[in-house]
Amino acid sequence: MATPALSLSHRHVSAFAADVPDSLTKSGQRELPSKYLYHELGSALFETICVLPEYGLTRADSRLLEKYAGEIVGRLPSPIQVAELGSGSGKKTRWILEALSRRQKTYYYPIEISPSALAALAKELGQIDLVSIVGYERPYLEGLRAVAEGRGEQDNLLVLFLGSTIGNFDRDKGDAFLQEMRAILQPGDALLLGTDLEKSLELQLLAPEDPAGVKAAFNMNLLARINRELGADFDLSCFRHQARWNRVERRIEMHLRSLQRQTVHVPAASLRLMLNEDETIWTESSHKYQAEEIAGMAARTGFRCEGQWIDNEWPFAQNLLIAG
Ligand code: AVI
Repeated sequence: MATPALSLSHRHVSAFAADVPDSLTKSGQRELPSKYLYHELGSALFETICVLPEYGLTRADSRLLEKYAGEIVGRLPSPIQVAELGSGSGKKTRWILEALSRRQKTYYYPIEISPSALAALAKELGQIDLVSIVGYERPYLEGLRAVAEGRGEQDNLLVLFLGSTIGNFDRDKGDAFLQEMRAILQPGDALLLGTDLEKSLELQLLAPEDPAGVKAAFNMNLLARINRELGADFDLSCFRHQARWNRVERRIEMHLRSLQRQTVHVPAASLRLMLNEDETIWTESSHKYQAEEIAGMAARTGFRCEGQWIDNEWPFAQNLLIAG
């Protein structure tokens, strides 16, 4: 008898059940993979973070696209189709799609593992003349491979990787990711890469904390998700959200700090976890960059940096990389 194909959501649940115990039992620093912060509720909390007064990143990203979309599009080969990794709500993407639609009919391929985010996106961007949307509910590179395989012979590709999501990878893993992306692309294809830049310590440290506690809710919700989906018994009142600036690695780290010595059970992963008081679970890193280092990053990964636009309110750069 043929084995039935696993649905995408089943694949996710079993990957989650496997990744949670692996990362929680790492020797030294316990961890949880940051990608699991972004499920339905987590993504909604992240959208709220994006409008917090203390979090200027998303507004800077949008401002640059609003102001320079025409200039960016003017530097792209033609005809070109657009793929976006982790499209979110699509509000920022509108500027690029509208600028492109003034010169050609455009296919837009958002690649996103969250079906609700894809549905929201179709609503947000579905009305732009001469733009057709085809969503891919896949992990980033798997989706990009599918888009690249289906492209027309004459078509170039523009990949959007906005919002400084690259900063959520460790630096060497970020390079490896860009190299893998480059291997899928053809010479002349483009990547618009958003990178959050290093800023004053004051701004840097304000961003990860907010008085209303939205970031804390975003971080703590990962434990709530493990409780819901894997039957764990994390008591959220025994943890505290913590953000740290790591000066050596130039990154903000999010941690969940255990307020007391405690034992947690994760039945779906057959795991019993003993946490000491003040021990932390590291849930995410947000690396920051110097504007000048992006050209080097491009060169190491098979691209050249064709243009860079920097916001003058919140240090953030849009970088246009061309596959060599
Ligand atoms: C998605 N990513 C670029 C955000 C960041 O700033 O690293 C995620 C985030 N984590 C906490 N606040 C926002």
